[in-house]
This record gives sequence, structure tokens and C-alpha cells, in this order.
Amino acid sequence: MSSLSRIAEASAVRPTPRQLAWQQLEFYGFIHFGMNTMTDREWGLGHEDPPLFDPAQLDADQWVESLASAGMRGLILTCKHHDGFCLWPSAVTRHSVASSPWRGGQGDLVAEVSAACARRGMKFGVYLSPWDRTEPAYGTGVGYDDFFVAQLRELLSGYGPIFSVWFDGANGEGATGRKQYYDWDRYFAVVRELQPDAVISVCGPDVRWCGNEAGHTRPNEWSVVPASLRDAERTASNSQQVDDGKFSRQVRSDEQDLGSRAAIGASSDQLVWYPAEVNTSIRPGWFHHAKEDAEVRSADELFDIYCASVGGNATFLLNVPPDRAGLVSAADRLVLSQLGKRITGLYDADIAPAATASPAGALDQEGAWIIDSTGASLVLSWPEPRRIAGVIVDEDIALGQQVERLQVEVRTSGDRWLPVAECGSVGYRRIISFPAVETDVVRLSVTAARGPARLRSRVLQAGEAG
Ligand code: FUL
Repeated sequence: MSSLSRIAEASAVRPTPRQLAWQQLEFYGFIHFGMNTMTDREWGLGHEDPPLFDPAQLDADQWVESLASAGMRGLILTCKHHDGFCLWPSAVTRHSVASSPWRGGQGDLVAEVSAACARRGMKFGVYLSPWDRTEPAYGTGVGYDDFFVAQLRELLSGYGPIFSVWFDGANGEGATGRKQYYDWDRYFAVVRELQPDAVISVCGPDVRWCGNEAGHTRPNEWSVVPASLRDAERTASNSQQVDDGKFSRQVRSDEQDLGSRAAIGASSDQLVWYPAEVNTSIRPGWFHHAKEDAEVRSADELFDIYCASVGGNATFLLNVPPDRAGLVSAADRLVLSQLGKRITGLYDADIAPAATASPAGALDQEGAWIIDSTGASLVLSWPEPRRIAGVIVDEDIALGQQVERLQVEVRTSGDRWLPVAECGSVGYRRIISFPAVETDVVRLSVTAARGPARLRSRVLQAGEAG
């Protein structure tokens, strides 16, 4: 295939409605909570004693409120982690909250969290670990598939609408351990049957794991990539294999370019819409450990990850682990509310609505900038000079991902154009910041694109410190 038709092929790929709805959530939370919280572990061994689970002060509304204060719009709960302990009273195992003293053995944490989410207008998602260190059927093939599918059916039919089903590829069995060949297609069919609007994430066809757990993002993140990246076993082989406390901050140096012209040109695969999700934890571990109470990431660090992920054509899945009592700690809550204020402040700094746009007719009736594949420039001007420190550009991804290069210039007092920033791909959103500069005119130029696009732009006024 010629490189031109390969670009036309990439330009024609579109998200599914469920991928579009998921991308618009932008920022949502992970809650790692369960037996490991009680035993102070990251990976449980399996067969832990259910009576150990007794989070006396558990308050799901406090979890949801904490996440909402950061601006998150959804929550994914570890309903079962690798140790196999279920946070709901599963009918197919006794290894669950039903065998614990919590709520007198009558509790259902999945029900409590999904109800708290519904009360707050937050979307709810489920993490169900395929790897299970307790279930005897694990490693027997169809026997375990039957067990896993039964658990999936319970979670996907008993707890209202689910926005994401998160299948983790991690497995620590090693070469000599039990080997389960997962029937992924069967699992996916159950999700489609019971929750057709849910995305299947990570070991699944809808949402791509960004490839690390550190919060690192690619310089250019493409949602249109070769179909082989959707292979669940491929994702699993890149996932965590040992619990050595290091994996969560490791970044692979290969796989930095998945979707450029060169990358798609080098592959003969079909091209698919497979957008990225950046997942990382507010603390070093995924589960709460009191010894990490002084290592909560700062709002500044998380804000940078937010800008690079949501502002780098990915979504941001931030883990916040409640403590053994069943509450999000004060230190985490403080950082989350500070982060929420930073994010609100970012969008509030937009002065584009007060600008005059040219050339005339560049914007459509909804204020979006229409470009064709040959590129275009949009000039925004204000009656008085402003101090600006960034721009935010969004592509209407219902029309695919098209922009390959974008330049930002400002007009200086000598009537000259001064380049202040440049980026490659845009996609759902690109947040670009630069040292504050005073100007009354900004020019945005798309200098390379794969096809026609519809863009929205914000121009950020510098803050006190900017
Ligand atoms: C990894 C797991 O092994 C971690 O415990 C955690 O759940 C993380 C999100 O995924 O692969």
C-alpha cells in the first residue's frame, strides 16, 4: 500500500460511541482496596483469612467525595484483586466479604460504592483480576473461565450501568506456576451482552494501557494504531510479573511511537481506534500502606501528569487507596482538593471567548475552527495586550484524529511573529504551556494534517506566578 493511501486509511478511522463517551470523562479514579489493605501488601498470596477484612469506618461517600473534589468523573473499584478476595458476596466462592465480620457478613462493598457513585453523578467501573491466587479452578482452562464468567455476570448485572471493565494483565505465576489460558473472546462477549456501553480496558479492545504505571506519557499519543496492539496476551506480557515494588515507576523506552506516519507505515496491520489511558497511583503503592503516608504525590506533580495525559490525548486514571479503616486519608484528600482547584483554574484562565477571530468565517456556528488537510491558520486578537502562558487545542474526535503538527506564534510590538510553542499530534486535547509572554495577537497554525478537522482552542492567561 502506498504511504498516501495508508494516511488516508488512518484518517478514516473513527471511535465507537462507547470510546467517545469514555474519552469525554477525561479524568477518573481507581480505588485499590481489599484484603491487601488489611494485610499491608501489594500482592496478596491468596487464601488470606476472610475475618481479616473488617474496615470499621468504611464510608463510600467519603471516597466518592474525595475523588470528585479533584474533578474526577468516574471511579473504578478493584472488586477482586489477584489474591481472589471478592468485595461482593459472589455466589461462586466463599472467599468474599460474606465470610468476613464486616457489616456482620451482610456487606456488599460493590453495592455501596456503586450507590455512592450514583448519588454523586459519578460513573462506576469494575476491575476484576483474571489472575486469581485463591480459586482452585485457576489453571484448569474452561473450569476457571466458567468461574470468571460467573463473577463477571454478577458484577455486570447487579450494580447498574458500568462505564469500564478493567482487565489487568499482571500475573506472577512464573514459568513453573499454574498456567491459565484465558478465553478472552468469551469474556468480551459477556461484557458486550450485559453492558454494551462499557469499554473493555487494558486486556481488551477498547482502551489501551499506556504501557507504564508511572504516569509517563508519549510525546505524541495517537489513537489510531495497528490492530495488533489490541491483543490481550501482548498486553499481559508487558504487564507486571513480580511484586518487587519497582514496576509501578518503571517506564519502557521502546514503544514511544505507535502511530506516526513512520510507525503505521512500518506495519501492515489493519488500523484501529485504540486510545490510551494513563494509570498511576497517588502513592508509591496501589494499596494503602501507613508507611507511605509521607509519600503522597504533590498537587503540582499530579497536575503535571494531568496536563500531559488529558492534555496529551489520553485519559487519566489516578489511584487513591483508602486506608485500613476504610477512609481516604487526610493527606490524600488535601492533595486531591488542591489538584481540583488547579484544574478548574486552568480552564478558567481561557481568554479566547473575548478574542476576535480571523480570517472571517474560520469558525463555524458553534465556534469551532474548521480546517482541511492542507492546514490553516487562526488569528485571535484582543483590544489590549494580555499576558498569556499556554493554549489548549481540542480536536473533535468524532471526526477521527487528524492534526500532525501545530504551531503557536504571538505578534510582538515590532509587528513580527514570534514562535512560542509547537507540538505534534493533538487528538482529544493538547495542553501546551510556555513561558508567559505579553501580546494582543496569537496565531495558531496547523502545518500538517491527515485530513479535515474541527478544532476548539483556548488561550490561557498567565496566572500571578506565570
Ligand atoms: C498491576 C497490578 O499488578 C497492580 O497490583 C495494580 O492493580 C495495577 C493497576 O496493575 O498490573
